[in-house]
Amino acid sequence: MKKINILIILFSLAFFIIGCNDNGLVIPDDCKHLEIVDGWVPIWCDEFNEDELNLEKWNVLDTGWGGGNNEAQYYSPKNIKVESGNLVITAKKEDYQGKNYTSGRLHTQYKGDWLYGKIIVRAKLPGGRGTWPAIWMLPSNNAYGTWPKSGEIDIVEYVGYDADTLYGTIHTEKFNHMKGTQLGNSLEYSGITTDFIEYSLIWTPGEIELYVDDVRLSRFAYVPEFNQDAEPNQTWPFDQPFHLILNLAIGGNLGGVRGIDPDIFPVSMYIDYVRVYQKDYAALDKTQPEAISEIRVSNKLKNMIYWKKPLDDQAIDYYEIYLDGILHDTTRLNAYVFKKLKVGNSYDVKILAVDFSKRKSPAIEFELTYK
Ligand SMILES: [Ca+2]
Ligand SMILES: [Ca+2]
Repeated sequence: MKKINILIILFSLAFFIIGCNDNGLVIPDDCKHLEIVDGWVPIWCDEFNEDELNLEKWNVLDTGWGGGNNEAQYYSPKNIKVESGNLVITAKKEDYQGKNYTSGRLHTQYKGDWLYGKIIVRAKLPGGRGTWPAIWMLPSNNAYGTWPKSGEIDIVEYVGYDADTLYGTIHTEKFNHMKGTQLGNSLEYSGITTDFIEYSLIWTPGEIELYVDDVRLSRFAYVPEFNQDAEPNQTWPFDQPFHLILNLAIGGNLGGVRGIDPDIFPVSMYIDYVRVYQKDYAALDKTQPEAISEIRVSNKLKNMIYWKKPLDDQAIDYYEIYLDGILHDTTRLNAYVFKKLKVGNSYDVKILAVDFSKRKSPAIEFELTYK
């Protein structure tokens, strides 16, 4: 009898330890060599150690369409290979399908889609006038509509004619390059075409940071106070899953500004690895969020309110918005626009913050007259 009890206790303990140990995030077998650092758990990776590209992780393009940027290349699968531990994307000068150049582009959509996380891509970029390599992300589901409404994150872009400059940029409906309002930074850096460099994204709720090795290239955050003229997701659509894209464009609106030097080809972009980490906010979370505060009404957009992001020991997942005691909507951003209510009516509004472990903050109540 005693033995059985001990067995049951041991079994329960083992279950308890296993249940807590993986924190809900699973480390895939082929990423087990990567360490958990500062709570960042490896959840997806490709070290390119196999003989060919793993098509369970990547989609390879076969198209002459360059994404609306007037690029000169045809993207062909034959320009992508895995060799000596690297993914190699090679651009060639050759006539193919009506284009004068071929190159490669691949992405992880529906095979690797992530909301928040840390992505590290170690790469050596090609140089030469006309090259335009990029490591970037697009939304997987276009939750807010087609480009640029659902956003774009350019972790790094490089144009060969500007030899030592890297660019990190985000595009949204309010801020995009078609309007000349995209948000970004550039960084002078040496060794771009000769050395392997780690290009990283750290994406947390309401904030995006880009790094080149340990140097911060850009930081973006959603600040409703400065964006009272736009619906929250027009400014910040980065609360939905995105996927990773690697490509080497030739020419085009950015890469071809100073033409294409035909004598540089072939040129290759080398990627040593792609590593994706996430934090298990739910498992790490210990305490409820503080209440929201400093509720303001937009001075530009009707019926838009915003508030100060409350403190939490991990992070706020979303806010619940109640009208007259009934759950009306949720939002991941600390701003909200009321719609389709009765003009002139007053409502009892209640807002509370919910963290990733579903712990709720105390609610804040106030009266709102709909305009
Ligand atoms: Ca490698
Ligand atoms: Ca918490």
